[in-house]
Amino acid sequence: MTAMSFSLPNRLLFRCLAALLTVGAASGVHAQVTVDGAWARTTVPNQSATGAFMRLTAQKDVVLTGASSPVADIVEVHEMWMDRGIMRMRPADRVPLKAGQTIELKSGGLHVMMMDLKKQIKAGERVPLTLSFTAADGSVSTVEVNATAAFAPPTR
Ligand SMILES: [Cu+2]
Repeated sequence: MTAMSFSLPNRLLFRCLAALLTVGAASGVHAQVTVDGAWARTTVPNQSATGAFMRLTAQKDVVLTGASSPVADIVEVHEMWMDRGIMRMRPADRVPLKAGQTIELKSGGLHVMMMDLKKQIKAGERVPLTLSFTAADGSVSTVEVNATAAFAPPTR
């Protein structure tokens, strides 16, 4: 690799280094939140919405501020709670993550809601999700997640 680089014209060598540096910086940003155990609930034909669940651990304080997926027109983070025996749900526009503390998005609690699904979600599929996190300085980073489609949560 090094020997090859020396044989390249300086201009190309510079481009190569610039590309490497860009990748390095991007992966540093991505490493700030670790995603574990991501899964999405399977759907029946013509079902319009489903949820995705996972554990999130941030290396520094960030706020989960958005989500998107190619399989759904609308993706929101929701919270769910019981109100006198009725399950209620509302968008959670900002979910704070404290450095080093794992928060769990799970059935009956916080979840990623995918609405206006473009296709049926079948068991075993990978459902791509992009989560957006905003740091204290206002900078936004994204984390790519592949949620495994399943009828029920995976056993740990
Ligand atoms: Cu929801």
